Amino acid sequence: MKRLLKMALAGLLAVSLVGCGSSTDTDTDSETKTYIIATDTTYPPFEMEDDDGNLVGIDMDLIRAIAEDQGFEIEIQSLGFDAACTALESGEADAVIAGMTITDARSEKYDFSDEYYETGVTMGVLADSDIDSYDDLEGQVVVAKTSTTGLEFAQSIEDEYGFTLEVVEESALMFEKVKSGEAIACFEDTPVLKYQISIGELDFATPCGNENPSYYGFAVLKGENAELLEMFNTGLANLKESGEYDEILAAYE
Ligand code: ASN
Repeated sequence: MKRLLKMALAGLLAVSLVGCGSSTDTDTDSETKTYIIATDTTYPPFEMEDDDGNLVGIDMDLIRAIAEDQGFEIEIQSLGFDAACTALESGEADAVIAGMTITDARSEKYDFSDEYYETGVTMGVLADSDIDSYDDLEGQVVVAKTSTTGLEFAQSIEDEYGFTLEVVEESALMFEKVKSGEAIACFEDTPVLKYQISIGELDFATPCGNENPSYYGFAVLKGENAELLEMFNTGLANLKESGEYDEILAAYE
């Protein structure tokens, strides 16, 4: 009998714990909406796993802080950049935050938030590479990641400098190709390369400087989720004002 009582109590406790887990800290939150946010896989310092397997990074910290500030819930899906865009376009995700550059072409399909980070594209080569200008790429294999502005830039100079372009799905794979010598150079976003060089993750050099200076934005499908976009912008402004935005950035310097 005692055992039965214990089991019933344990059951009650479990139900009440589930109840706590699915709500936030107020009583009136039964309406709290959960948005599905798609992101890239490993893309430091914007999205990456820490030692305990938690998703961290500037994008992750920002979207969580904005959701908290604006009172909505998020479910983050780490899909890869191209897959994140596909999920957005098919309605499987409500938004993308993925170190995603605001471009004119993308603005035809997506509505972007206010800019939240400065970026651009840079050529990365091994630190001891002889490549120090685009001219040196002639006859070589160069790698870039599918659907990115890095790929777009590489394509824009491919004929002029006579290199062969290989396209891969993930930044990590792109870097591996350069490390192994399968490719002589890669084109990636400047802050991504600079960060990984600065923490010693990549023994790379960036001899050619920043191309196409631009900004990252949070994207929703054009004409959809205006409410989410507005909450992002308001939350971002609040974080900037409170100093939390600077704190998040400083954590990844
Ligand atoms: N930085 C890329 C772009 O905007 C996206 C990414 O690789 N996560 O094209």
